[in-house]
Amino acid sequence: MKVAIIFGSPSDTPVMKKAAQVLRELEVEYTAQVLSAHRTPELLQRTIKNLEQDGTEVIIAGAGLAAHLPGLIASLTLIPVIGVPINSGSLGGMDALLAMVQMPRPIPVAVVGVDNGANAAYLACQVLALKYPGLKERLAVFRAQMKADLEGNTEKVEL
Ligand code: RP5
Repeated sequence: MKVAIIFGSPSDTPVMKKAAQVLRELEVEYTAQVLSAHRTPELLQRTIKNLEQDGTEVIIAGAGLAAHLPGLIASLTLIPVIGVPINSGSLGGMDALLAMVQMPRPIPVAVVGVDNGANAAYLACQVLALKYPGLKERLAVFRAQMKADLEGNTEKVEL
């Protein structure tokens, strides 16, 4: 059960840390690496081949601006790719969001909200839970706990 987190620049680290934290909480093994589609394209290609041989089952790819990283990765492998659009500039992440969500067929990228690294990890876990019953159980416990916490905290508030 392995996830690879890849992101385009060290400046993306705070957003991608949120994905790593969720994976740790749900006990999913992951690797994390900075690789750029336009700065290190050959290394990116070699790394994707290595991840395939290594048994990686989902890739989370974060990038900002033109954000071609997740689409390029998706073109290199059949491993499902979840893109995290990152707000790295004046367009507030809309540039990255559209670059990922508008991938032309037949090379899809599943996309979460801008800067939502955590949701990328939850989605990766749900994909993996189809195959790993232990992870499915941990997700179910997490959801039940979340609901119980909220339902136990619904007193009327002063506004
Ligand atoms: C993208 O360009 C990266 O994913 C990052 O979000 C953005 C800016 O990168 P830096 O100039 O901060 O390295 O490739």
